[in-house]
Amino acid sequence: MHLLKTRPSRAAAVSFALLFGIAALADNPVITHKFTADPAALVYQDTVYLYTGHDECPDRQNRYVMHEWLCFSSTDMVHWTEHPVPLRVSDFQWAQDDAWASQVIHRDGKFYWYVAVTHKTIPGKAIGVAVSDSPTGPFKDARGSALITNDMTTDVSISWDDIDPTVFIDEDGQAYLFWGNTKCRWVKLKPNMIELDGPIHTIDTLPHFTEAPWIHKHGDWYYLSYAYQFPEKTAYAMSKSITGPWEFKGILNELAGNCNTNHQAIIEYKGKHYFIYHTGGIQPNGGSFRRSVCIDYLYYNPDGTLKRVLMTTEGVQPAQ
Ligand code: FUB
Repeated sequence: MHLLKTRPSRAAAVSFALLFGIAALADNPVITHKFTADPAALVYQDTVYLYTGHDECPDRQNRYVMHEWLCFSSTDMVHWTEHPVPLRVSDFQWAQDDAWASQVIHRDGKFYWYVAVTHKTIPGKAIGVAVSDSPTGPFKDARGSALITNDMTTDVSISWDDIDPTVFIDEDGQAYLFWGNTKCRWVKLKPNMIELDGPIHTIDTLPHFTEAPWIHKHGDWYYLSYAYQFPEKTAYAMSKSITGPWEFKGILNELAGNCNTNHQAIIEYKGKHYFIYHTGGIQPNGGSFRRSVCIDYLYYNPDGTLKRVLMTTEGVQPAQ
């Protein structure tokens, strides 16, 4: 385990805060020693696990160079501990490269990590699933083959439409996989979490859907947030049912600073709501292919709609 070092400016701020009784803040981006992208978060036994892609594109080049996913944990949303790399593209024998967006969820004592990668033999992107007994891994390929491949969604001609998995388990125990680029799709999963259980559906009521769906629930409402247009903002829709219909509610987050993608995770932790995203905020050299995870608060209106996120450099205060 690697305890993240605080930057000098942050250490000074913390001393100042302690001296004058002001609560310390997280600072955005929250991870600064590596470029991190496409955050997903899981709350398990009072700890938040943050899973990210790892942007390794050399300076002055503009392409995704992503071979592995990373895992960090925190009990206050401010101090993050890095764990040994728990999953790489090379852990999936059938995958070529490109550790794109992913999400980990927990079921019955096991942790399932859904990932987007490029398939070695079936042209295009694909979705795989890895499994572990621990939220920090190590994870291993749960199937030995992809769960979703590009030839299963032939109504979209691009090769990268099967990316960005997000999984949600409803109160009745039924699990759903959502994903997509240009079209948002969903399918039921079997209780074993590694097989499809029925046909693939498409959601047609999400204007300017680009990618990065994330499902969460608050009260009676289901929320489907997603990357909107390109360059990407985050927008969202709400529904009383996980299977829709989804009603578009508008923009949730503006263009992320210095970055053409915008990829969110939404969690509740210790009574507060968090919007976790990435920007190209680390300078020099941060940008669309060298991104960094940030965290700000998320607020609900009394009718369940979401207030627009205020992206900050100060970040959040320690959760208690
Ligand atoms: O990180 C590669 C891709 O960029 C992700 O899969 C998308 O969501 C976008 O963030």
